[in-house]
Parts: sequence; C-alpha cells; structure tokens
Amino acid sequence: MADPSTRSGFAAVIGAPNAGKSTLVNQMVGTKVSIVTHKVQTTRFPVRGVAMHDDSQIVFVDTPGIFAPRRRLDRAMVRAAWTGAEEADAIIHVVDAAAQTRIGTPDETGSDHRSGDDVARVIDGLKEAGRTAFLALNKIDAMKREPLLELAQTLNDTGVYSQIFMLSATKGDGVGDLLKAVSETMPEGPYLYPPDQAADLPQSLLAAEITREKLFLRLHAELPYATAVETASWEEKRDGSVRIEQTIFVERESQRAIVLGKQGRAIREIGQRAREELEEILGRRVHLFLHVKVKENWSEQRSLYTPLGLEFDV
Ligand SMILES: Nc1nc2c(ncn2[C@@H]2O[C@H](COP(=O)(O)OP(=O)(O)OP(=O)(O)O)[C@@H](O)[C@H]2O)c(=O)[nH]1
Ligand SMILES: [Mg+2]
Repeated sequence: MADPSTRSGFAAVIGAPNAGKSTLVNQMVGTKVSIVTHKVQTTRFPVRGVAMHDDSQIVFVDTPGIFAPRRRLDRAMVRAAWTGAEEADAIIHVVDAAAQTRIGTPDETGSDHRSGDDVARVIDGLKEAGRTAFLALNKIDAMKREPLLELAQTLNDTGVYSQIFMLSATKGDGVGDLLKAVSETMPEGPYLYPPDQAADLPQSLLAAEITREKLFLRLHAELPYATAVETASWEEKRDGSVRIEQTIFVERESQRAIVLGKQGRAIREIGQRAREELEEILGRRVHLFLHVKVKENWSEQRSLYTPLGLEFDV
C-alpha cells in the first residue's frame, strides 16, 4: 500500500537560455544530471533530476531555454520546454538577474543579453497558460542588491509569480528555500522513483551529453550548434572497464577539420576531458573513442528527435 503521507510530482524548470536552469537542477538534485556550459542553448531536450525533501519527491524537469526559435531543432527545443511546463505540477521560472541589469551591454562572450525579450516571452506564455510560477532570480552573487530588488519588484508586478526567491545556483545560496517551497506544493501520492535514484537518463545518452558539454566548452561561435553527439556502441569489458564509441556529427567538412584540430589536438583534448568525467561518474575505467562525421542535415533527421523526447513536426 502506498504511504498516504508522501508527496510527489513534477516541477518544470523553464527560462531564457543561459539563465542557470541546469545548474539549479543539479544543485537541487545534489548531483550532475544535466550538462552546463557558459554558452546559450546548451540543454537540447528535457532532462529529469529527482530530489527528495522530507517526505516529498520532486522530479525536476530541466528544459531547453525559451527563445525565438529559427531552426527546426530550436523550435523542437522551445516546444519541449513549454510541454514540460504544461505537464508539471509546479513551474520554476529561472531568470539571470545579473544579465537583466546589463541588457544591451555586450559581455566578453559577445552576448548582448537580449534575454530581456526571453524573460518577457516566458511571462507571456505563463499568462496565456493561466499558470503561476515560482520565480528564481538567479546569479545574485554576480550583482548588486539594489538593482536586484528593483527587478524583483518589476517582475512581481506581472502577477504571474506565487513566490519569489533570490539565489545563486552555483554557490547554492537560497536553493534550499526554493526546494522546500516547491516540495510543499507537490500533490499527495506515492513516490514516482526509488528515493535513492537521482536521474533517469540512460547511461549512453548521458555519456553523449558529457562529450557534447566538452565540445561546447572547446568550440567557438556557431560551431557548437552545428554539432551533435551519439553513442554508437557501449561494451562492458571483462576487466571491469567500459569501451565507448561515439560519433560527433558536424554539418560541413570545414567544421570537421576544426573539431579535429591541428594534428588531432582538439579532438584529443575533448576526448580526454569527456573520458575523465565519465570515469568519475561511472566509477571505473573508460576507453572512449570519438569519430567525427559530416552529416549535412543531421538536424533535419526525424530519428534524432524522438529518442530525446523532442517533437519533429513543429
Ligand atoms: N555567477 C553565477 N553564474 C551562474 C549561476 N548559475 C549558473 N551560472 C552560470 O551560467 C551559465 C549557464 O548555466 P546553465 O546552467 O548551463 O544555464 P541554462 O539555463 O541551463 O542554459 P541553457 O541550457 O543553455 O538554456 C554557466 O556558465 C553557469 O556556470 C550563479 O548562480 N551565479
Ligand atoms: Mg541547460
């Protein structure tokens, strides 16, 4: 019989690209379930992370950033984010509060923080859906108090937020308060996952994501967005190690050359970083083999979308 005193449900974490959604989910779950980089549009599909708080189980759904989509993959990403929100018991809107006070000023990455538009887009979406959300004003470690309070006031006036939290997802400040508040809104019911399970991403997919994170960190400008990673084979060895082969797809031959680097230096570095992290996650030796393949239209292939929980026809 299910214990009637337990609560469980889904909490979608939505917001503009780069707001810190994945960092926040990892922090609330207490382990890395979703990859994080300084670049926008890192997360491409919904990733679940399970957290416990007292007798509540919260399944956080990290989602791709919400922005004005252009390509098919972009549209699918944004659609997935909204679907995640519609289906969830609670919604957390993460806002990069520090960036909001720098709108129009390009930073070292060349980004001009037009995410003001993206914040408005989320607010409009919440209004249309008739939903309220928890507002998580993130990155408070990187800004002054006064503009933060002003921003909180402005966003509060929109009327779409039930509660406002100010936090630093990287440092963990304020994250516990949000977790507690969300846990209290979860509906009564039995746990959806075993209480000690943190993630539900298949290992081969997680391994592909780790490599994609290293690609995003190593490559520049538009190139990361022209890449995708697939785990082609996964072989358990008798000595306890695992042999993983992955394919990195790029759209053009010239991109392949950059991913490989001079005398294969770039791909070696990417492979080494991914292998080191995989060994840490899996707790055993990993032999990682990366192949770079040109597939001009990888982002137009239906078979790529479904396994990731993305819709193709949007
Ligand atoms: N200073 C500071 N940086 C943060 C904080 N939270 C996240 N970041 C940084 O913001 C960047 C983006 O973080 P992510 O967690 O990947 O953001 P995201 O919202 O998941 O981004 P997408 O998946 O691209 O939509 C990374 O460089 C993080 O280290 C924070 O509290 N303070
Ligand atoms: Mg993310």
